[in-house]
Amino acid sequence: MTLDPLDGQRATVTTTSASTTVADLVASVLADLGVGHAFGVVGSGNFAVTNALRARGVPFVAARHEGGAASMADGYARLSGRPSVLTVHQGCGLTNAMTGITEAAKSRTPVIVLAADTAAAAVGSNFRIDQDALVASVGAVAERVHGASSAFADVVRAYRTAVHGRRTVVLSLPLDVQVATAALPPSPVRVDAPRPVRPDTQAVLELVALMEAAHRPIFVAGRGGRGAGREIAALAAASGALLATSAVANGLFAGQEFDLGISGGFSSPLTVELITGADLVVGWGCALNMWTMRHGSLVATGTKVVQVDDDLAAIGAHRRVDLGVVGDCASTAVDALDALDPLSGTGRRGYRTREVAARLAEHRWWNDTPTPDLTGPDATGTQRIDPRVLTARLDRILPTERVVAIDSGNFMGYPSTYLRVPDELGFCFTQAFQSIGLGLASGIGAALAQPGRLTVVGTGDGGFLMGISELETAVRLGLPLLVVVYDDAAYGAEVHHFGGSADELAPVTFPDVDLATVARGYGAHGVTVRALADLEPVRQWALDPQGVMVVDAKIADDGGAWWLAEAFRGH
Ligand SMILES: Cc1ncc(C[n+]2csc(CCOP(=O)(O)OP(=O)(O)O)c2C)c(N)n1
Ligand SMILES: [Mg+2]
Repeated sequence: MTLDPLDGQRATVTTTSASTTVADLVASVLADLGVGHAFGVVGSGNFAVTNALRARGVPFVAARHEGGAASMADGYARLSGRPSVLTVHQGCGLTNAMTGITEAAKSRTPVIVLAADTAAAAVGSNFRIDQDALVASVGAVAERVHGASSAFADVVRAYRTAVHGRRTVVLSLPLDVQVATAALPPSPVRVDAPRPVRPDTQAVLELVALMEAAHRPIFVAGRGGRGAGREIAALAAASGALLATSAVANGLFAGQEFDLGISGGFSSPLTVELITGADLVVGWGCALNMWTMRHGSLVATGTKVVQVDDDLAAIGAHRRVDLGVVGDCASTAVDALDALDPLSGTGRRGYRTREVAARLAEHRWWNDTPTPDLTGPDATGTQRIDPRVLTARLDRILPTERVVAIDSGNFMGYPSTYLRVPDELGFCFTQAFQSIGLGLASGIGAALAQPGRLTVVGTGDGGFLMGISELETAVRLGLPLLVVVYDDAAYGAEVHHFGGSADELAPVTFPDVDLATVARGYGAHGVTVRALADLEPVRQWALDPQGVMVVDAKIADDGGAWWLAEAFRGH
């Protein structure tokens, strides 16, 4: 292996059968621990470690921008349940990845970032930055491989923090350390997962007492409730509670008779009415933040609020709660079900009345009646299609076995509400940093995590053009991917938020771009949609999706998304 002369000494690596290089050791330990896909952009500093991962059977996707690679790693880990790896070049490779790393860190996605770093002695290197300080500033965990003797422990520590501590960890690999000779690690490497946090018995009894006293309980599950859907739903059935999720946990209770879908800005009118009517709200691994609770307006005065979370710091972090239960969601639901009074349990209907069942059966979602709810008149004109009408039709022509990945912007309510998802592994919602431009790449990661499904990326024209370099990656991988661009030739969120004169809006409005032609240039299928009839090629393609299809939907102005004004209240 040779190194960039500015970054450390040139070195030739020789290993004996009982030894290897540190770069190789890092890769072999991570491969042994069972990391899923790796993503990255390869330069001299991460060339060896990336190829060592590949040599050990960890599939690697070469992205076109480190930001894209970071979002792919994020999307993959969210929807596969396995930790992912991101590998980047020292300095500029890491800075390019920072927005995606920040989103992952704020979402507590277990991504292990292998970031090459300049040798400590290379003080004049162009690539030199304080990587640890940069990483810590966005809430990711800065770790490093300190030397050959500590390398094994350093990698295991990073893995445990990422996977068991649910953090995004950046493991810096100084170039001189990477090429040092290290003893072969033990194989196979085993790291036991910690046991789930069992809740305190008294706290469970208090939760059960509140449930038994409630007439109209609602359970809202968040990210921490994912994986515990069965246990939470069983308790809900026994206690007469309705079920809902935060946006990130969308799909967790899909198919349940008393599922209300997303709680918050994307809620249907019936969901809002039923949540507001609750007398007990129990959050399961859910922050109950301003988005999920619509700035608290979904919780009526006098309604009791309980939060169950295995992280003490999460309890009460966003709102006042009457009871906090520190415990793993599945364990807490099981313990509460055991403690529920069997007599009160048998005949207990709670909020699951015949009337509620009938109303849900008749019209639960925005899009479960022949004509979808539009919250206003159809804005379709001769040249532009109403985004709600477009999305409602897509929901009908696309296979139900799907993954929906959402970029950020005014448009995002349309795919989040009108496109139904089959389960908790069908939705990739990267909004913890509210950055635009992450949707396409996180959708690629999601597609790799769920290869049997069609992935649908919903994005604005602004976010799409910001992240477009990964269209080449998607085409190269041959993924079955539909990219729906809600094209208003504007940063619509800003237009609707600020309003103002044409001159004031000049920085946020743009000339029309023929994105279908652009997409074809990348090797994707491209279709321009101005009316429902233009969706025919998409319907045909969706019968047996091959490769990437980009829909450039020239959308009409529906006056700004209904949830956006709500969202801006929080800023
Ligand atoms: C990286 C980043 N830069 C700027 C913003 C501010 N911002 C929020 S929404 C938005 C416009 C997005 O435009 P587009 O993707 O076309 O979606 P639209 O709002 O038009 O539906 C911008 C610039 C942001 N959230 N993230
Ligand atoms: Mg736009």
